[in-house]
Amino acid sequence: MEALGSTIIRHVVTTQRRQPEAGDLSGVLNDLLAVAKVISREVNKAGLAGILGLTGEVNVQGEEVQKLDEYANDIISKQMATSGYVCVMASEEVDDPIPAAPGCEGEYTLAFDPLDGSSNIDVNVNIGTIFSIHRKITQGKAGSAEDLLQPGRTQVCAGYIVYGSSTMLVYSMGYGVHGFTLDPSIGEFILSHPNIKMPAKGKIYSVNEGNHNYWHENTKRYVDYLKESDPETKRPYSLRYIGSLVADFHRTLLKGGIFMYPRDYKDPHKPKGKLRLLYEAAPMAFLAEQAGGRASDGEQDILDIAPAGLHQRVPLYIGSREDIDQAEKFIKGEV
Ligand code: P6P
Repeated sequence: MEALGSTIIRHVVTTQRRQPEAGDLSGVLNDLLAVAKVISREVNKAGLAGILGLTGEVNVQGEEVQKLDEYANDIISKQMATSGYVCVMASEEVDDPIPAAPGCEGEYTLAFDPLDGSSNIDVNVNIGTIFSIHRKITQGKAGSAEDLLQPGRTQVCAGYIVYGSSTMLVYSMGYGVHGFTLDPSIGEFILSHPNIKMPAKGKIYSVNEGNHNYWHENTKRYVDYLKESDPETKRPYSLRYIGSLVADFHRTLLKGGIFMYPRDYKDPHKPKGKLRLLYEAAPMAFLAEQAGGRASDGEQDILDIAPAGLHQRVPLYIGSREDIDQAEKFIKGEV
């Protein structure tokens, strides 16, 4: 009889013991992972439960809201508001900061995308929940936007849950990146991918080529470069694009290469591309750097950007260190 292996809570408590400055994250993660299991259950039976499709509403992003989006947002925000560990939250689905329940204010903030890639729900493609945790920095019990608008480099924990052929949690507390697979028969996340390291250079690029005519010239030059034939630099790269950030990043984390959502001219309201800094780019950038990779907006590290707003968008180039270094040189016009 084999041992069960390391559960996520054992991993978090062990890390906390070794690194007391990590604080009491086990409380935050315990509640967050409980609702992740519920979302996993609902995603896996969505086709039967009549919660596929649209609500008929449009969110702060101007995107149509899927019923599962709304479900995931509600269950996460309500559970975490009463956890006693979180003082304020930001959600992709909600315009303004979400306060903790009165008397339940804690020492952490939580920014999350409740169900990223939700346009793929109805076609059974992998989707995911993304989360980013900071320590509260303002005085007093109540949290505020100031507590949420911290640079990604001050995150104390970040990760995602990807709902696919299996449900996986990938997270970091600043001491490496670790993957856990959910055993639904016992409701436990078991360590399956310890110390994930991203290859220094890959041979896959991941971008929505349909936006090519809206890209800036340096973006076009970089993508054209990846498609040229040069065996010495493993070109042409292969194109893989799922259209679900969590799934595209998960592949990039494990196999290397580059995922990008460049700035473009497609939508005057979104000159910096589509992805959001606080609950998409910054948590993924934290994981990428912890795994030996990089994340840039084309000019600077994503983790050094001081957020100006909860739903601020940024261009994103993320993946293997050598690939991001090269992409940055093209985007800056240095090559
Ligand atoms: P496009 C999903 O809606 C999402 O926010 C990310 O998960 C994904 O990377 C991106 O949008 C896909 O956008 O414009 O290529 O369909």
